[in-house]
Amino acid sequence: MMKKQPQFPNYFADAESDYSKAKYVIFGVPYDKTSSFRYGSKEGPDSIRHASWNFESFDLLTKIDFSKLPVHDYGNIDGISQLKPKDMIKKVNDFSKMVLQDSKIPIGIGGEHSVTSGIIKSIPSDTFVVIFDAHLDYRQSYEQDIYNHACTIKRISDIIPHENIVILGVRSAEKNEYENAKKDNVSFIESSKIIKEGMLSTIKDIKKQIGQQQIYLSIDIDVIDPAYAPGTGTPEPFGLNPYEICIAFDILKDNLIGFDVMEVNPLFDHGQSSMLAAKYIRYGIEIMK
Ligand SMILES: [Mn+2]
Repeated sequence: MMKKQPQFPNYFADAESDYSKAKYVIFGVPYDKTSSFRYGSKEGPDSIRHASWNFESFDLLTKIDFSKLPVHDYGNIDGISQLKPKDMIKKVNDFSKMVLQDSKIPIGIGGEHSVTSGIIKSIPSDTFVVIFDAHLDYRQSYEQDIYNHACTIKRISDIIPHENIVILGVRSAEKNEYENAKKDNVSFIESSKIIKEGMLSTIKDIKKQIGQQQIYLSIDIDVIDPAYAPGTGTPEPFGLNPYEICIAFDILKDNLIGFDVMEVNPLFDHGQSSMLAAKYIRYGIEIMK
């Protein structure tokens, strides 16, 4: 008989701070209603929390003990999974507005990528937004819904001016979508270019362009090669290497006002995508402190 797996608390490991004392607020958005290829990302937040208990509280990468940092895990936003995308976005927006008004840093875990537009609506509109995504997601509408996750970056660009957005690691787009993004001067860097030229020089160039502006970072886990992160809704070959995201964190950390990790779908792997997402959350918080 197989031994029963040990149980762990249902919050992010070592996030022991109360909301009132916390500087970082982790919150989950278990939502996958518009997923176009396969559902399951609503299981992402809890799966990432579970994976987080794998790690030592001391992180050899940063030499920081995560349990000493003022991190609160709010849990999942309630009553969200059956909402229409528009109402989900509103609820996420209200929540992250509260976090920002309380001078705390929102750390979102998804859930599908459309969740990110709700967070972006709550940040100052002169914030620079750096997005990691295999997909351009620049459709005006998809399946009769302008809030479909295939339209995420288009929706973000309704809020944030094009010159303040960059998408990294792109390797999939429909022809029209690609041409519209080109026409609108949306700045995106394909994964092939990053692989050839290296993340460090790519992200340093972007940082130069950003200057001292505040930065919001959104990570769609599908930007990582499916060999490392197969647990996602729409996997796409020829992706980034997991550590490359840490390099981006290193260069952008001083200006970060929040970040998210979206599109983890634990139904399609053996836990490795959730593990990676949990590591990014830890690393991002440790490096910002
Ligand atoms: Mn994507």
